[in-house]
Amino acid sequence: MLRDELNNLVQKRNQKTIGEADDRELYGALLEYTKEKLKDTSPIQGDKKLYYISAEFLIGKLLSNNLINLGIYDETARLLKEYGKDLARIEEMEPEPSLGNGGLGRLAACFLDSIATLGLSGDGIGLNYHMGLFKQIFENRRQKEVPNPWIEPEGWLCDTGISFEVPFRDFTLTSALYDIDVAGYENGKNKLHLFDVKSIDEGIIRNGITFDKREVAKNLTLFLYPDDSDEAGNLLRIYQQYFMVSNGAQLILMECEEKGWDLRKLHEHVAIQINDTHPSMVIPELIRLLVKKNIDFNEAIEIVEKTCAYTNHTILAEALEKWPVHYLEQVAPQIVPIIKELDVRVKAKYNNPEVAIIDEQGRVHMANMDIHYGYSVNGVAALHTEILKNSELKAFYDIYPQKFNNKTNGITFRRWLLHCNHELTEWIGKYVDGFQKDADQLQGLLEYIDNETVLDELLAVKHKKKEELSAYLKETQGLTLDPNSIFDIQVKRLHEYKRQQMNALYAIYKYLEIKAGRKPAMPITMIFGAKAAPAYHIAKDIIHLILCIQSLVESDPEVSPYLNVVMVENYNVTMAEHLIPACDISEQISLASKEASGTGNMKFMLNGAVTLGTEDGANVEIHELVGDENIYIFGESSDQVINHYKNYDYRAADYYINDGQIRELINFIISPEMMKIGEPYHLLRIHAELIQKDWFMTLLDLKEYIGAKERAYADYEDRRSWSKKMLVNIAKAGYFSSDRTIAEYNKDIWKLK
Ligand code: 26V
Repeated sequence: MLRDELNNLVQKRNQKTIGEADDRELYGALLEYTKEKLKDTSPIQGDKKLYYISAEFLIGKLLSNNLINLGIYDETARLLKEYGKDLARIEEMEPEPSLGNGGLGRLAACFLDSIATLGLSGDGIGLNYHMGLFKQIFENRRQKEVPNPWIEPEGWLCDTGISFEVPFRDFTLTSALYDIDVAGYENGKNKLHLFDVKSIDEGIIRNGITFDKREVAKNLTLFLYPDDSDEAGNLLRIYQQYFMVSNGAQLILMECEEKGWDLRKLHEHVAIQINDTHPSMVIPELIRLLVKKNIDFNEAIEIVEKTCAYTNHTILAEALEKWPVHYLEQVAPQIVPIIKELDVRVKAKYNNPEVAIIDEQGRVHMANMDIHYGYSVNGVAALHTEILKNSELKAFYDIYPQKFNNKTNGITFRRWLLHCNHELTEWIGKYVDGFQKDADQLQGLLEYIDNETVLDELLAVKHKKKEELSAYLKETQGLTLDPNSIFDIQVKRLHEYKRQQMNALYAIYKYLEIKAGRKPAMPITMIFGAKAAPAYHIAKDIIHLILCIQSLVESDPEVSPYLNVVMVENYNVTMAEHLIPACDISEQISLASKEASGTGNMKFMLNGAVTLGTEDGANVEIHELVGDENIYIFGESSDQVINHYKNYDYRAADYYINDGQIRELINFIISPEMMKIGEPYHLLRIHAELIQKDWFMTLLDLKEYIGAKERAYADYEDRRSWSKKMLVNIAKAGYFSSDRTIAEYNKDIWKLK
């Protein structure tokens, strides 16, 4: 079947046989073939449907994932192999849609996979950013942003022909809806709806990622989160958000009416999950649209209250959106009276400025609106939800204890095991059954904890993945890695709270140790990958610092045999799929209380890496599951950190002045050898930042971090005991399947079936 169909397709498309076609031609044929199969897959139906609205869906490449979920991956790979073709190579032809920043967007993608896999009726709603997030390139050891076009004439997007009118103050825009099929693992399909604007014009992009932010009709869906460091950038974000939710709300109501559902009973048929505050305007917009359909204003509010649920993904105050009312008035004045009325009702009921929607400075607190006018509020890891309840959102928890619940994040094992690590999947399959659909089965591996053959096989799998990563990075980025060294990896968005700078200070520590003749027993490879927001100057300085250390180490023959520091360019989902299976030590070192959950931590664990981390986010749950023996925990607790903020008693300068070792490491940043390699302005700025401000407390945990890392490296030498740690981590990772997370969302919040 497959052989004939694919041969015919290649013949029709390229007048060639499979054997004659090149990888690009084969990719085209496989894309067409898979899209046909998706068409034949039955849509998931039910009498209640979820809409997951999110400004980001970081879906990654889709070919392999779709082949896996359709149950035809192995057959396809085998067939191609017969013709001397490599499916992994063919996959590389696919451009990666970069529709997300990091964890939040990738979580949305994992959720869509699990929703369909569990057979739940649930679609995603988002925007079709033509350039996605920027592509990162390094020039003179600094990040430069360039556009990242990913839409090709042939791709996964299907033009639905559906469009809506979205009214703004000064004009009305017409949308165009593109859908991407989302196949569940051996189950039916749902959809990801991506709205685009008909009048888009890629021609207005100037140099790098700059464009005229005021030409909204032409730019609305060009980029994900354009630079919001100025007013035009902020307004553009509001245009994007309102465009997304107005289209989404119109689509939802249209689908309900098509199914003959009574809009007055919307909540019996629809659940809307608001992914962080970017889609929060869906609340006033839905009210507005229901009123237009002749539903009484009070009733419309009640309907929306019973339909919308909100997920909080961050406790960083600066990341909680607060839009000035006059901005909203400039963009979408029709929803402003509704927001004001919602606020009046809140103020009449609660005499507490902390829970107001509109504050004294006239700013709309989007999360506050979600909490008052939604029926559920959830955090994304146990610790995070506790912090929301007990401190960040305490005033709300006091009013609405029944709304608050925790949903610890998860990851789809289809992508983060079956797709990215065939060897490990095969190894697991030799010892346990059914883990593809029931992740808890992984625990069965624990039976083999003393089986030397099984453990040796596991070490061999890891080594193979390290060799593969080395070959991949050589080919794609010209980097040289030694697969016999320890692979210590920190990949995630660049943010001070994630403390890449602390890891960089460790690299300096190790460099100086080696220079002083104290050589590590095993060579170490430290791998970084991170994009920094274009206007986040300190984050960009940290990238510069890491790239300078990379050059310093590389060019020093005394050090390079023992230490290698590399920062991969343009870290994205595809790069993660190569890095994660090859990792020995997973760096999860955020300042306790700041990382809501983390999901990379789960991906690394599942692939047999051991975590080096703080008691933060989901690390806490990983620690509980694997036990003290199988994780390296260090640093002050979230309670201690919260107290430092409360008491203003953390002073980086005290650490710098009082501790000679810390002073030596910090000062090395502006040493002659570093200043020769890097740009003094940037090195001086990050040096000063770490001493004078250090808002995210790098120096607080630095010494303990160095100690914990040294312990982990020393333990790594005992390969037998290390392989047991690896096995326990894999065996206990089942809890972090997004199938479990989604089952909980459904049971507690959506109640679809
Ligand atoms: C947003 C912004 C916006 C502007 C200023 C700086 C800033 C810093 C952080 C953010 C975070 C946005 C929300 C987010 O991505 N949260 C991530 O969500 C993941 C999925 O729940 C979770 O695993 C991560 O811990 C959390 O950071």
